[in-house]
Amino acid sequence: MLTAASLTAVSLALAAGPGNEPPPGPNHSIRPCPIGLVLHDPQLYCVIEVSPAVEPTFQPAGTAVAWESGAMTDQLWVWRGTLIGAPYSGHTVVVLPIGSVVSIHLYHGGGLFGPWLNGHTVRPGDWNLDGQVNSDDISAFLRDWLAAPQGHQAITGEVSRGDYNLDGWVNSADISAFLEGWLASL
Ligand SMILES: [Ca+2]
Ligand SMILES: [Ca+2]
Repeated sequence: MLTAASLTAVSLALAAGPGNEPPPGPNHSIRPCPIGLVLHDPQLYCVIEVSPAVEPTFQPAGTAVAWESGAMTDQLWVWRGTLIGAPYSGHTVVVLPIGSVVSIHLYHGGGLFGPWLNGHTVRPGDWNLDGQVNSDDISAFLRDWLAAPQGHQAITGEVSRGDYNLDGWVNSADISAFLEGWLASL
């Protein structure tokens, strides 16, 4: 059951974000979308490990530069490179199969930052990235959707957390898309 206390707990967890320490500068964050994970303002050297071995791809085009990428074994693909972020919204979508297990490590200032995600199973309905898909995710998504400016999104700044389907608009289609992803995650 949704209570004020649980909402506060989810809010604090989301504010802290996955990983250890927030990096200096832009407020990096990560969240699911229908086709994988969205990283906001990455702009950092990044290592992505995917199991079973599937090469991650990136959207929009040109928002990632691979240094090396390949299958280590049938169960492990390692991608190393730099995530740049889209010119206006500052995000990079890491396209990953639902159900794949991913670790995303960022490096900053010569050291490992994070991991942002470690052994995370990709599910489009796991909004709070806690590895479970349950009603907490619906509560958390609706809270973010309600907090987001509605309608067409400005082309500067972080892509809105309310824009689940990444079409540039925050509207009821995002709720439908999230619930569809949530159901597909069960
Ligand atoms: Ca969850
Ligand atoms: Ca949208």
